[in-house]
Amino acid sequence: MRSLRTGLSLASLATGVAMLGALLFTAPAAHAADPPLRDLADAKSKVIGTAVTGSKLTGTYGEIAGREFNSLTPGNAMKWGSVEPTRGSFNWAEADQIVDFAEAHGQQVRGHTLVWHSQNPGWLTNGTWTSAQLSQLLNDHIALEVGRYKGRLAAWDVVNEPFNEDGTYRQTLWYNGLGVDYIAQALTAARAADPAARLYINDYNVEGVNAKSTALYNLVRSLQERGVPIDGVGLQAHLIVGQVPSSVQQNIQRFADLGLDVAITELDIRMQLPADSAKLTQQAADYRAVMNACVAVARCTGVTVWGFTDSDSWIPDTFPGQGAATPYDENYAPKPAYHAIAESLGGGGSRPTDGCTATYSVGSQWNTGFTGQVRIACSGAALSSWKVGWTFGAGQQITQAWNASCTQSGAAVTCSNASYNGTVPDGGSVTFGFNGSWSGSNPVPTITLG
Ligand code: 9MR
Repeated sequence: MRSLRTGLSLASLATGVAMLGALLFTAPAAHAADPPLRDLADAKSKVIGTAVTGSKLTGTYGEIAGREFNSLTPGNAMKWGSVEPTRGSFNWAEADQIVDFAEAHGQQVRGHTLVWHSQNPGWLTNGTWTSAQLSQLLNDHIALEVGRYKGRLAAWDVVNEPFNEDGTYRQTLWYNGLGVDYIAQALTAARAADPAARLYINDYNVEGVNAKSTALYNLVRSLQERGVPIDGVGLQAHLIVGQVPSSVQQNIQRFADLGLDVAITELDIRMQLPADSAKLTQQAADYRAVMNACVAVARCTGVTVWGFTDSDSWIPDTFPGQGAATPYDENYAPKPAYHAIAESLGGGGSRPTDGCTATYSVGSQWNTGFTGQVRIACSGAALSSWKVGWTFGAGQQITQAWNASCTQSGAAVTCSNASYNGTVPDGGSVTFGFNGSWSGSNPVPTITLG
C-alpha cells in the first residue's frame, strides 16, 4: 500500500510537471473526431454498408449499425433456408426486423440472396425435381420474396456465386437442372417483382482481373446483349491481409464501362491471429486500397463490410486461427481499418487518439496471478478522457484495477479513466494498474486506445 501511494504521488507530480510544460509552450487542441462514416459516404453519394444479424440490433451493436452505416445487408435472414425452412411455411421475422430497423434509421437495404447453391432448405436440396418444377420453384420464390419487400429494397443480390475459380459455371441445383439460363430467368423474375430494385450478380474472388471475373464480365455482357435485366455486379471482397489484388480499380472500371453499377458487397480482410499492430496497420492500408478503388470510379456505388465487428464475423468459424477481419474489434473499439475507411471517404482521419499510444506490460507474475500496467502517453496531442480495450488470449481474468475503471466480458476488457486522471497532456502520460489471474501462459494482448 505504501509503495502504491508513493507511486501515485510520483505519477501526479510527473503529470503536473508535464502540464506546466504544456502551459509554457502552446498546447495543441485535441483533434475533433470525424463524423460517422455514413455522413462522409453521403457527401460522396456512396454506400457504406454492413451485413447485420437481426437479433443483435440493440445496445452498442445497434447504435453503431445505425450511426455509422447508410446501408444494411441481412447476413443470413433473407436466404432461402432462413425464410422457408419448411415448404410453404415462412419465417420473415428477422428479415422484416432488419428492413424496419433500416427504414427507422434512414438506411438502404441490400437484399441477399435469392438464388444460391448454399443455405437452401433441406426440402429443396433433397427433393427430386423436373426442370419444369425447378423453374416454377425458382420463379415462385423470387416473386414471393422480392414482392414482399417491393419498393423497400435498393438492390438484390439475385444470383450468388455462379462461377468456379477457373471461370466455368458452378455445378449447382440450378445449373444442373435448368442450364445457364437459370440466371436470366432469375433476373427476369426479380425485375417483374420489383422494377425499382437494382439487380446484381454477386461473387467472390472477382475483385481483380482474373479468369473468374472475366467469366462474370462475359456473362453480364451477353445478358445485356440479350436484353436480360442486369444492373450491377457485386464483388464480395473476402480478402486476406497484404493480398489485395492490384487490379481492383481496373476491374471495377471495366464493369462500369459496360454501363453497370459495381458494389463491393462483403468486404472483410482476415489475418492470422493474434492481431498485432503491424498486421492491423497493413489491414488499414488494405481497407484503404479497396475503398479508394471504389471511390475512384463513379459507378462504384459503395462498399459493404461483412459484419462491422470482429465479434460478428464468419471468419473464425470458417478459417480456424484467422480473424480480426472487420473495422471494429470484438469490444467495439474502432481499429485502424475504421479510420482508413473514414479517410478514404474524405474524413480528415483525425481522431482524438492521434499522437497518443497505450502500452501494456506485465509487472510481476507469480503462480496464479500477475500485476499488469497500462501507460497512455501523448506526444503532439492531448486527451481529456481515455478508454482502452484489449482481448486476453489465454483466459486471463482481471481481479482488481486501480486508477481506472475496468470491466471484463469474456476475454474482452475495457478500461476507462478514473474521474481524476482523464487528462493526458501533450508530452505526458497516465498509468493504471490491475491484478489478474492466469494459468498456462500469460501472453501480452494487443491494446487499442480510443
Ligand atoms: O455470413 C454468413 C455466415 O453467417 C454463414 O454461416 C455463411 C454460410 O455460408 O454465409 C455467410 O455469408 C456468406 C454470404 O452469404 C455469401 N458470400 C460468402 C459469405 C461468407 O460465407
